[in-house]
Amino acid sequence: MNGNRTFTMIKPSALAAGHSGEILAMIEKAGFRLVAMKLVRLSKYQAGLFYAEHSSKGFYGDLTSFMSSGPIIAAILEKDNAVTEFRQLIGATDPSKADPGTVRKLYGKSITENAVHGSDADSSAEREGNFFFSQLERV
Ligand code: IDP
Ligand code: MG
Repeated sequence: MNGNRTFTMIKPSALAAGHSGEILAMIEKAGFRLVAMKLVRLSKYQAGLFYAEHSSKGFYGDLTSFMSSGPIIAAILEKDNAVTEFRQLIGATDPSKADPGTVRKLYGKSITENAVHGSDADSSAEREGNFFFSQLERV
């Protein structure tokens, strides 16, 4: 059975460009409910912990520098089949390959600065949500 929660971040470039309101509107219009949300700035070390699964990749240094370059919005979202539906809403990792109308196509600037994060599995959604939010911060 597929789970009903996923985790997202509006990445520094999209927030700095003033697109967080539009992105949150797309998320809500697509039927996701906000369970938890906060504006935070990660240190490079914290970004490295979050993206530990990518630590052996060539882009890890650029990714963690970028993700700690400014504030982000982190959120837990709820909808049936949340992980899959949210990844459809955001589109492919590389914005130039993302479908028209997806968040990354509209607001992504490059494969690293691709506007938003979306969990890739229910287990990731749980781990990532727990990284940012305690039980008390969820409604
Ligand atoms: P995802 O965010 O679509 O799940 P992942 O493969 O999990 O993609 O990669 C995590 C993040 O690392 C991406 O969102 C993107 O910001 C960055 N990234 C992934 N692949 C590359 C790459 O080939 N070059 C530069 N950055 C990348
Ligand atoms: Mg991923």
